[in-house]
Amino acid sequence: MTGLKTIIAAAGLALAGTGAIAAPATTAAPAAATPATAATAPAPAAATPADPLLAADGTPLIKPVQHVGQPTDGWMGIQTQVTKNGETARHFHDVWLVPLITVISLLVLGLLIYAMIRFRAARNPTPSKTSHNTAIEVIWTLVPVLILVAIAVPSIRLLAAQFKPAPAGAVTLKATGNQWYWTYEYPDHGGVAVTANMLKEKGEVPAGTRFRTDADGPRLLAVDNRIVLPVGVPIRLLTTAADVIHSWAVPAFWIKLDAIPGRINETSFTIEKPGLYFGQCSELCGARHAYMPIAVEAVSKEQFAAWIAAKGGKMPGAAAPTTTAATANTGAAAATAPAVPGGTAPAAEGPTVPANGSDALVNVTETPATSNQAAPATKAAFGARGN
Ligand SMILES: [Cu+2]
Repeated sequence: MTGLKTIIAAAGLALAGTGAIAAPATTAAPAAATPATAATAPAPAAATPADPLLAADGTPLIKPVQHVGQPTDGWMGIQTQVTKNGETARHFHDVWLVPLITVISLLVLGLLIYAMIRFRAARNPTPSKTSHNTAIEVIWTLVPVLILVAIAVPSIRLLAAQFKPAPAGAVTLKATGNQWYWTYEYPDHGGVAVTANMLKEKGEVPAGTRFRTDADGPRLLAVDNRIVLPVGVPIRLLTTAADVIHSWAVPAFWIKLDAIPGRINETSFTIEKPGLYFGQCSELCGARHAYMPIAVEAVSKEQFAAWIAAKGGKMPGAAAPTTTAATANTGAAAATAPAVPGGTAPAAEGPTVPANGSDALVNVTETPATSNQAAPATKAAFGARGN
């Protein structure tokens, strides 16, 4: 009996020992956020590579490009589209609908002018008593019906295509609308989460707080943490909201999907060109509705995998991020973007930037101090200020 107890006790100790050894590995990422721990435990700190899409000083490497993914002064028509559905819709609008309604409008206007001049009282003192003409009535009923049917066929086809479920292997992005910022999750990639707040202008923030620069994007569209999606891979977009109805809309993707509390809406799209694309909340959601922009970086699959690794996540089917896997994922990018030690980026004059090296980790939600807008706790204060 004593022997049995000894064996059980030994087994228990062995298990406890395993746990104690495993613990530092699983908590390595958060531990790296504090400089002291990072200094004493350099090995875990190296496990998460630097964000491949940020420069060492935290500025984004992908810069906004005029006419692409953002509004342009004096531009007529729809933004350049980078998804198949978007291009189909743009073509349908520009090549078919606009010419068609132009011809119809001019035809009706011409008929009106002709009737006003040709049949005016001075020119036509004795009006015709004709009450109906069967042939003309059939024509002016049938022709509009045929035109509407001709428009309906591609319209409904496009509508169906927009709500086609994403195929297997799609990258899932869950966007949650909050008053007044967006939070994102990548549930298939280790639960990587990002909180995106609008960057305010230099004069609108207290000294030392990060503000918008031209590298971030246009005024009212730039955000502190951009989300990243791969090019050429179907994206499954899920939207919901934490408080009131919002709408996740990026014009260049031809995407506008309501985000409704208590519901999850779904659509899918595939980005075909790398770049930086901006959007905005498109459902009137309160005082700061106009100040919850969206910024998406579309990058290669390799860069996306490196970014996911930098955020502490993992690609589906890949092994859990270890030092070896992470290094393999980032490759040259990690080598050229040295990790920022500790929790602070170099404080150059100008904007303060979020820590982005080895410590910009699993959950960006945890760093509200770098945001102009804030995590829910400070939301009320911002609401009271009304700016
Ligand atoms: Cu909103």
